[in-house]
Amino acid sequence: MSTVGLSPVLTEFWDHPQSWTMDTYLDHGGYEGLKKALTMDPAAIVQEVKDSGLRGRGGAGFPTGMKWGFLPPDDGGPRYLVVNADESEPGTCKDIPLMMATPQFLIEGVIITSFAIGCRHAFIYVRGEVVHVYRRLLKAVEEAYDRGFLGDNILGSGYSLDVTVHAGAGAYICGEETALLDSLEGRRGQPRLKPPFPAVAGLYARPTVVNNVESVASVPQIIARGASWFTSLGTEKSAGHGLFSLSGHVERPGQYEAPLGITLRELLDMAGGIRGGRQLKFWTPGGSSTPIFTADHLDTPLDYESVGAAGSMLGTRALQIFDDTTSVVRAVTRWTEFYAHESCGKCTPCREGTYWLKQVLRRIEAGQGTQGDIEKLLDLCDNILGRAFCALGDGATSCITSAIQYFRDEFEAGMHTPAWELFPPERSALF
Ligand code: L3W
Repeated sequence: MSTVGLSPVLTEFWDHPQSWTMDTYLDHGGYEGLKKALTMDPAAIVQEVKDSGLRGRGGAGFPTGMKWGFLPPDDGGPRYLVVNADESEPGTCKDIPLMMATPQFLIEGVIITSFAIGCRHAFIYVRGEVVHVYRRLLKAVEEAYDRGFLGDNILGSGYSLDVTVHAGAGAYICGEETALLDSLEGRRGQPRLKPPFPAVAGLYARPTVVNNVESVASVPQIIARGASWFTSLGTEKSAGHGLFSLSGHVERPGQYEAPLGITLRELLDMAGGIRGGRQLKFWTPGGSSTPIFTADHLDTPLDYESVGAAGSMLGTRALQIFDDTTSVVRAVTRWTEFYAHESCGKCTPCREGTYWLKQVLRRIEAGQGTQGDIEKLLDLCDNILGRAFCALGDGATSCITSAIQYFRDEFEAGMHTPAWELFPPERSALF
């Protein structure tokens, strides 16, 4: 973990040998945000988060305070907060370390958010495979109950909240917010038609806020330090700081906390550069579902607007770095195999399309591509993009269309030469 141009906030005491305990959290100013929040009017908390400019850290970048504001007026019935902790996209690896290192940031954020939106029962939906995270969260919730931060009459405020940590069964689709809600209700996780958005009809058809782990974990400091502190970080439209996850061919992969708007060049300086002093070939700015970038984008500010203007998405700030020994065809084929495997099967474009994309890519990878295969890939992508039921389909096309845009010659070489001959495995570190 490192920080760039910022006093660490979320990662401040990750190096502490007992960073995850309540005592360590309290020693570092933990729960000051909650104490302040409980003296505020809930509507003022929503306004503070709106003013902070915090945007959803789960990929879409939707303004968090605005999402909270979408909840209909209180009708006396239940309303829910559901934390999306189903992190599982290739390259995306920030929420799991955050929950392991400092789970109380999330728990405090859950309590403040729930108080702000009038929720009495919050859920944290964590990916089933990460049993260690599930256990850590259970322990963290238990500690919060023991100290009076959860349960009845929190800190004597009259406000009560229960938190349930739920482990999913391990499916990428359950990171899609409505599939997550179906799964939480005990059904097979498949996306629902939107609208209605969860804010109107979510868990058990009640008003529900679904927020990413890092978004919720950012709330305590926004309340404790004020919206203007948060807007002083980052850029005008992409406020604040966040975790940038560097993986792949870098000297020091890991989590780098930095203001939004930092560039990959600056992050690489912190991370010791490309492994072995080699050249950067391509990278993802926001996980495998965002169009790839090349060395030409080293100085693109990593904020929502700049990355979008350059043709990709900031997504989850999962920066997967590939050096010049890597076959882009192999990387894209591996990602596509992931999407084909994880497609939930509900809609035809994604279910059938990802299968055929995988078939065509595999033969190009094997040097057995046929004339017209590149056009076939582009046509398949065109028939998925915007036509699939949820974002998984769209996301599956991004790496393919962008890789063809930047490295078409490598796909053409797949008509006669296998990728493993062009990029022999003994020279290519990743595959
Ligand atoms: C009420 C309206 N609510 C929008 C809410 C909506 C949701 C949020 C954003 O996809 C992306 C995806 C992945 N009234 C509303 C409204 N909302 N209009 O705002 O919605 P949306 O549809 O733009 O995005 P999404 O479905 O949340 C998320 C990308 O993130 N991604 C994902 C990475 C990794 C994982 C993982 O590991 N599990 O998901 C990376 O880029 O491709 O495009 O809450 O309800 N009028």
